[in-house]
Order: sequence, then structure tokens, then C-alpha cells
Amino acid sequence: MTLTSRFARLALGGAIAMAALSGAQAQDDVTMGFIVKKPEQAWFINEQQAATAVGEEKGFEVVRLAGEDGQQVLSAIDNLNSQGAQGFVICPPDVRLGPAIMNRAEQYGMKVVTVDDRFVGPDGEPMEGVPHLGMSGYKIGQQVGEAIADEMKARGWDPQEVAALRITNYELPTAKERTDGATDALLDAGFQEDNIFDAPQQNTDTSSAFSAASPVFAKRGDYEHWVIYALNEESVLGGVRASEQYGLGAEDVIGVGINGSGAAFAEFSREKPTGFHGTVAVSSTMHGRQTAEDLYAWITEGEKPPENTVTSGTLMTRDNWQDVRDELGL
Ligand code: FCA
Repeated sequence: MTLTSRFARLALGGAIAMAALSGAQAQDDVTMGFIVKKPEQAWFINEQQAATAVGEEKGFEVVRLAGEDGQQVLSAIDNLNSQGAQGFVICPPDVRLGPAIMNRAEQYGMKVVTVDDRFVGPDGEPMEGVPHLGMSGYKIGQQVGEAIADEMKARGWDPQEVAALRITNYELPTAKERTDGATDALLDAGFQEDNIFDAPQQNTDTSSAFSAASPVFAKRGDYEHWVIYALNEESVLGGVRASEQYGLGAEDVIGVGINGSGAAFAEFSREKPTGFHGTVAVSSTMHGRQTAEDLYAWITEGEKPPENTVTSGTLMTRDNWQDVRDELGL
């Protein structure tokens, strides 16, 4: 071996060792935020836990933060910057905050991935350039409508005499897609359009749905049978609780939600069935894990995640909920 080739080998070995070292350091140094709009909801708790778990596996740190309004989101970003974070995953409290959130993130050179609720720009269209992962809202909504129609048939209800409580949130595009999908599937199955009553909620939680639903039941006491749907199961549960207050029993109500989180498990675990018939379950574990992994690959390898990834759902009822829960890793 010549001196030069020996030298080259040594130099190469050194370079590899250095690269390995800096690679290891880079991995140790990755910190990302995971900011959610509703930190007390089981869906979001699970998402954040799944992100933390994948961080522990792969060697990066996940800082779990609440962002229940614009102010809180901006201070969460400041806080992440002071912890040396290179980016964050976020489900924003209001999708119209997208430009303001991106502004702050860009000041700090942070990378951003959205989960569940996609930013909209000033033109009302999805904000481009921010990778997103969320439900295929319309399709999952259709599954809700189909599940309700099937259960109506099973109970032998006459569609002419059934009312629908549609809990809406038209400011959130994924919510509109979901309730539109459910409505279309119900109409396809012969549901009467005039029997659909809207309850616009101000938020995406149980109490806002309860407040929105109560006056609808109060006004439409003439219907004996009701179906209930909304963007998520937390909201459907608000509708079901309101129906109970108006004296409707489990046999008079078919509520079908979306998510498949602890809120639904608790309802299915009650000794007696309620008007909450089922929910279309989506893996919040996968949402949390995948977005954190994607952001990590973007930070460490410069590989930008896809613009829009959509996920699908499985109907979960009192009969099969434990199996579906296990299948989806929930
Ligand atoms: C929205 C809803 C959540 C969940 C998520 C995927 O953020 O508010 O309940 O359905 O989409």
C-alpha cells in the first residue's frame, strides 16, 4: 500500500467517523413541538402520546403543548424556539390562523406540519406549501351516513318520520366535508331533506354541541325518532346528552360519530346502551406517529413530507369496538 493510499484510507475513515458522530449529534439534538387545539380531548392526548413514543424510539424530543387560541399558539412557538426546536406539528384552534402561525415559524426558521385541521389562506383555500395529514373527511362522513341508514333499516324506521340533528361547523373545512358526506349518504338512502335540522356549534367539543342541540329538540318535539351526526364523536355525544334531556331514549336515537377515541370507549363501556350507536374510528396513534416521523425526516434529511396525506376509517359499534380499537393500535 502506498503512503498516499494509506493516507486516503485514514482520511476516509476519519471522515466516516466524523459523519457518524455529527449524525448522532444531529439526532440527539432534534426537538419538535406538538401543539393541539384541544389538549383535554382523548383524540389529541393519544396523538401527542404517539408522537412522544416515536421520538423515544428514534431519539428525538417531542414537547407537547396546548394551543387553544391564537395567542397561546404564538407563545407556544416562542417557547419552542427558546428550547431550540427545529419545527412543530400542529392542529390549530382556528384554521384561518395559518398565515400568522407560518409567519412566526418562519421568523425562527422552523418547519411546520399540520395534522387534522389544515390551514387556510386569505382566499379561503388550503394553504399551499405546508405539509398536511388528515382524515378523508367526505368519505368518512359518507360512512357515518351509511351506518345511520343501515341502523334505521334494522330498527324498521320510516324515513318520512325521522328527523336528523346535523351539528355543523362550517368554518372548519374538514368538518363541513364530514357532515356533507353524511348528509349525501343519508339522502341517497332515502332520507328526507326537509327533516334535517341544523345545530351550528361554536367549537368542536361536547359542551358546544350540547348548547347547539338543545334548542333544536325543544322546537321539534313532534319527531319521535332522531339521528344525530357531527364532525366528531365528542359533538355527537353532546347531541345525545341533549336528546336525553328532552326525554328521548336510546331506542329513539341513532348517533354516529367520528374519531374512535376514549370518549367513544367510555360510552360503549356503559352498562346500558345509549343513543350513541357508533363512531367511524380513525387511528389517532397513526396521525401522531406519522406526522412526527415526517417532520423528523424533514429536519434531519431535508425530505419534505407530502402536501396532503389522507387517512381512512372503520365503523366501530358497541359490538366490535374492542377489536377495532386493537386493530388501529388505539
Ligand atoms: C378535528 C376534530 C377532531 C378530530 C380531528 C381529526 O380536529 O375536531 O375531533 O376529528 O379533526
